Amino acid sequence: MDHLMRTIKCFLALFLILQVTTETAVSATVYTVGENLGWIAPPNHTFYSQWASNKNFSVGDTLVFHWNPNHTHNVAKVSEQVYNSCSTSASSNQILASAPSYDYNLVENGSFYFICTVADHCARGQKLSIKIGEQSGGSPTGLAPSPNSPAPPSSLSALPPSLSYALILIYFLRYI
Ligand SMILES: *[C@@H]1O[C@H](CO)[C@@H](O)[C@H](O)[C@H]1NC(C)=O
Ligand SMILES: *[C@@H]1O[C@H](CO)[C@@H](O)[C@H](O)[C@H]1NC(C)=O
Ligand SMILES: *[C@@H]1O[C@H](CO)[C@@H](O)[C@H](O)[C@H]1NC(C)=O
Ligand SMILES: *[C@@H]1O[C@H](CO)[C@@H](O)[C@H](O)[C@H]1NC(C)=O
Ligand SMILES: [Cu+2]
Repeated sequence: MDHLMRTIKCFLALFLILQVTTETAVSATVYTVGENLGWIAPPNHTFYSQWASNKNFSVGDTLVFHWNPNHTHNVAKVSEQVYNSCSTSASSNQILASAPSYDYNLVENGSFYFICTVADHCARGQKLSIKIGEQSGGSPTGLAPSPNSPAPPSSLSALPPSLSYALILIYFLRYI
């Protein structure tokens, strides 16, 4: 009897894990920044804002920055201020990559700013700003960049819904 219960629990757990994996795979989107042109000093200043404007980014998605390895670019995560001013030497700029392909995983809601700090590329329009999660009417919701604040603690509410269910179910199954 005990053995049968354990087998049933095992199958249930496996089923739930599969369900969670499928859900995650379906909801995650991989975006290639700039599509075929990639991450370059673009043909015009609005190229990357146009690229981002019809996208609905959400937590779990990935941005892929790639460029011709013969060309010199980088991906720097910067503040909104630096994004606007293209202060390529600002000490707060975090150079994330200088190799020609870089995946940035969108793990939280908020506004995120990227530029290329090479030469005058940013001033020529090689900069990207994206917003994740809805911020109605553009009103500030405490999401101003604060590089020193620690990552928020993970909690059940940050997990996909079915993963939360799975954890709760597994918890209760222990007491059958
Ligand atoms: C900017 O360049 C892109 C790619 O060539 C083009 O699709 C887009 O229409 C241009 N935007 C403006 C405002 O010229
Ligand atoms: C964007 O995606 C979110 C989450 O997937 C969804 O709730 C929202 O309705 C979408 N908004 C638009 C404008 O498509
Ligand atoms: C990089 O440069 C080399 C040598 O000039 C050339 O053969 C190659 O096609 C270039 N690669 C790309 C992706 O343009
Ligand atoms: C991100 O924002 C969306 C829409 O406002 C919300 O549905 C979602 O729960 C948020 N995700 C996280 C991880 O905060
Ligand atoms: Cu560049």
